[in-house]
Amino acid sequence: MPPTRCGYVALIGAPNSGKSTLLNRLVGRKLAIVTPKAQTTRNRLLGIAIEGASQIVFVDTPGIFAPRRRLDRAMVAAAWSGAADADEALLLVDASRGIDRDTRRILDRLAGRSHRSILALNKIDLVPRESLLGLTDALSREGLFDPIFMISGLKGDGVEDVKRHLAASLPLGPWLFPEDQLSDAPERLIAAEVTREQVFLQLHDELPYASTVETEQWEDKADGSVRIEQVIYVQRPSQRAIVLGEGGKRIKTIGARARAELGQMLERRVHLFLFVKVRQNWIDDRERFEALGLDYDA
Ligand SMILES: Nc1nc2c(ncn2[C@@H]2O[C@H](COP(=O)(O)OP(=O)(O)OP(=O)(O)O)[C@@H](O)[C@H]2O)c(=O)[nH]1
Ligand SMILES: [Mg+2]
Repeated sequence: MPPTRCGYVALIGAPNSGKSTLLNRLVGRKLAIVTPKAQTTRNRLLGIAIEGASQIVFVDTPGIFAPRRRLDRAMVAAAWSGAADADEALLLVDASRGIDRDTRRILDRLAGRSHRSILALNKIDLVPRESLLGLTDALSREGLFDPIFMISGLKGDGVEDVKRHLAASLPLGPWLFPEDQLSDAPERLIAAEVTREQVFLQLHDELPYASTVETEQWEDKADGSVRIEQVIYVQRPSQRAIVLGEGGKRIKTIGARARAELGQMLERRVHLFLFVKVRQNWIDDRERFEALGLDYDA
């Protein structure tokens, strides 16, 4: 038997660069929510993978951007502290966007790190090969990365190479988590995230950013099913009206899709009850930050 290795690898990058998609692919299971909208992920989430004798603890993080609101600041702080605490930082760059302003800021900050980071040029399925080479060149000239991978987290290209590289290079040591553990996230939190994913997918403009979801009740039933009550907090009565939709149609669809998704993830029957509450200041509310696991004072 080869000696065991174990370590933390933080997935960092601009919003929408594909971190959560890659985390799910690496772990082989959906743990993190994914949407086409930026700033979907609000806090760190562990996804644990085993490759040979190595246990790789991936840390999904919120996208890094110039924060304005308190919530944004806490999200970006969570991302950087995820990177600081990890053995390796793996930067994702969306190949179809190139080095945009957010990625530029990240590169400038990575330059202050004492050892090199890993680069994954992601979404290569969207870009012709010729233009990839120019971008890879530009990024490699930064002198911050070793090695550089070209991947598609969505399709899977190159992902096994990343895993194999990490499995061989993480520190020697015992595994930190039981073999069958996939994440550190409590089921209540994952359940709230699944509903938030539907809020992001089904609502538009400011609404996804004006909402947060919390699981308030969780009851395991004797028949093996689970009864879950959740609250969607919004900031204004007009937003509540939109989330409910005409005759309650919108909230019904949000609930139906979230319930189906949750049923698959938990592998049991789910009874989901959603309530929409107006809490004008949830975005400045310490309790709401704590429910998200974020640092209010970041
Ligand atoms: N074509 C393509 N799309 C991808 C790839 N990886 C992710 N996406 C898409 O990019 C969008 C954002 O993906 P996420 O995984 O949510 O990105 P993220 O970096 O976690 O985003 P935040 O949590 O907002 O920072 C989604 O629509 C994904 O389906 C890829 O390799 N190829
Ligand atoms: Mg994400």
